[in-house]
Amino acid sequence: MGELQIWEVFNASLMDHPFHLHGFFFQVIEANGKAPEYMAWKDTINLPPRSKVKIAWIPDNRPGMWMYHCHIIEHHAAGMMAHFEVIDGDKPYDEAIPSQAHHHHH
Ligand SMILES: [Cu+2]
Repeated sequence: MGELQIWEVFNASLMDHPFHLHGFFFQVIEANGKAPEYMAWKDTINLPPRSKVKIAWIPDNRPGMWMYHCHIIEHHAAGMMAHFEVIDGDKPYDEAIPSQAHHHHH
């Protein structure tokens, strides 16, 4: 929580994949090695084949399990998704994630 995240997202395939970060907004700070023409808050960015973006975002005060996934539902269903944990770094690990905090919105 509260720690700047810089993630590199790379599409190694030969088709588009719209990357969706669930429940948070990010800014694209680099696309294929170049600064974007403008900055904007997004929760989804399309990655064309063989493209790479760098995104920046900050997990706010909502610890728990979150996810990112491809926004094409068939890809998501086929496994193009992953979970990650937002933890309160000021607490011991077993207290940092409330056990009921599973955020599965669709
Ligand atoms: Cu996809």
